Amino acid sequence: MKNLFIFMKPYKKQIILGPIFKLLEAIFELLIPTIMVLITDKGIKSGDTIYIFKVGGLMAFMAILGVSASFTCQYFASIAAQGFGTRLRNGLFEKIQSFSFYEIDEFGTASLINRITNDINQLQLALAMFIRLAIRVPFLCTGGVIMAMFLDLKLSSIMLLSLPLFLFALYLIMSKSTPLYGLVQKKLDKLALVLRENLTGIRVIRAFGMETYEKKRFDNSNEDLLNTAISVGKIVNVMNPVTNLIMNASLIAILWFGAIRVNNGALTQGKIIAYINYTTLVLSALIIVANLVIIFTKAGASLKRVNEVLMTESTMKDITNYKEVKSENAPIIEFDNVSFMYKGAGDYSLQDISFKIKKGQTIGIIGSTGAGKTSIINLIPRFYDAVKGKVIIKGLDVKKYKKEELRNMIGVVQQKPVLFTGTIKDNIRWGLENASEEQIEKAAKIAQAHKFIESMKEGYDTVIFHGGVNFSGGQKQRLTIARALVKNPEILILDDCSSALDFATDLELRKALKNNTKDMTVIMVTQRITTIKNADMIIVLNDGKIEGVGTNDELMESCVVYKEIYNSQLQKEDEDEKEDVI
Ligand code: TTP
Ligand code: MG
Repeated sequence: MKNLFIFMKPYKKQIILGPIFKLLEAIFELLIPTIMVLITDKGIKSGDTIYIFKVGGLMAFMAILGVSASFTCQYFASIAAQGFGTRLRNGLFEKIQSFSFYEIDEFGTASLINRITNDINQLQLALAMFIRLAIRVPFLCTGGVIMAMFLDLKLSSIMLLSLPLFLFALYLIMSKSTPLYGLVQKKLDKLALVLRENLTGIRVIRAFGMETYEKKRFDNSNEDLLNTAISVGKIVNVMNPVTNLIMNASLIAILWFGAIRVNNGALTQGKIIAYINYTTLVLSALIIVANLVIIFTKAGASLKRVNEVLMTESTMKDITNYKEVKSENAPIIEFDNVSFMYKGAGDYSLQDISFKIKKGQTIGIIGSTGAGKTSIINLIPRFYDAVKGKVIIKGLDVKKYKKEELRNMIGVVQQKPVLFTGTIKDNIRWGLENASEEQIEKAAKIAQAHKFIESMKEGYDTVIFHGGVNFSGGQKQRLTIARALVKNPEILILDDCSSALDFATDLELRKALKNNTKDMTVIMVTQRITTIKNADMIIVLNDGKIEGVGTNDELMESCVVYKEIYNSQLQKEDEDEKEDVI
């Protein structure tokens, strides 16, 4: 909760003044029935028209003041609630940005999206309601009861009796519905997940003709949400009929006993009208309380979810007492007995990995799918932390670097190319904010992207649509390579990023990389022997373990797994050649 106050702080004025204005309105509202007594008992009885107009005018004046106070409060409530929501969304977004992949994996993207939108909306609504009603309603209730007691103490016992009844009903309903609201939000997360998967994978779904299956999955998830929402609805919707029942039963009792007291002459006609007005005021305020309780219970569930994000500290904190002790002579990258497991996975994805890479070397990492290649390179820019052992860059543990400094040294081209909405130029500039046109073009040339970019009508200003859908797989790969190259990083990591390129382009790419990355340490992850055959060092991975480290020739001598991969691919190439001849 303390977390949330920080986001409300700039709106202190509105949050304090808003309820005060609403209180003013409530005071006028409370006074009006008593003034009515004056009109009925004094004005109407004695037929004093001037008196009626005078008091009536006063009532109208008070009504105008009341409405203006109410407007002011509404205005403050909107500013505070919208402002608070915006700040909280920004805060949450910033927090999520600080998360490592661990935390993001744990919450799940769909849930994070829901928390930053839906849950914050609930909190925003709750704050607006708080400003508008939280002070006014209790004031109207107690004020109404007191005013009614002044009018007729005996009759007030009916009202006082109905209150505990009402509170008891409220308690019952709340205690049953509160746990269900958290569940509704969870089901909403599930639905968002299904929807997200469906929309991002729509092409695959169409290709496999899985529309019916997907529709069923969505229907199930939707129905699940519906059922939970209905069970909450069933409980909560008892609230209004019950409060109405209590209210109307009290009114009947008051009219019944009131009429007897009027007949006895113990109560005037004006007073009974005012009395009924107060009872309605108090009981309708209680109905508002009931609705407020629903809003606050919902907000409570959302508050918990938002707080969970705010309270989660990234497992990868930036060090504060930063001292540069890296050494240029040490190996540029060293894995010292590293083991790694993804959160929730039962098994290690990497085990006892040790190797050293010297500055300027070209390294190949090869292994079958699922061998752990991507996992290894994820540890270098500290996307994840090793569970055991150390990842050392220039003699310094990656955990001792400032994340920004570490990542500035490294250019990563990920296995799945991700581009953002904007022009080609904008996307390449992600690598280097103020890259000149020449630098961009040079990077694109090395990445073998220049030709196809040039052939487009808009060239480097061609707009990339959401998710890069207007580019082919190979084109996207080359654009992401250019993006990493423009940064001119010390370490360049290419994760299987020529997989969608034809052999000729792949060859051109490797040649260009070789000629233009002399001082760069390049790590190429691949499944193709030809890509890394000439590398200075090749790391062979199998099932999360290192099978061999060395040059092509060394590995052909000593590493069975490498030899198998080599032979299987070489044989295939021979066969391909034969087919070509035929
Ligand atoms: P990867 O490191 O992704 O394997 P890879 O890169 O060698 O495979 P590919 O050639 O297909 O790209 O995966 C190693 C193991 O870790 C695998 O069992 C899946 C698991 N894993 C996770 O559990 N979570 C993750 O986020 C990733 C990337 C992998
Ligand atoms: Mg991979």
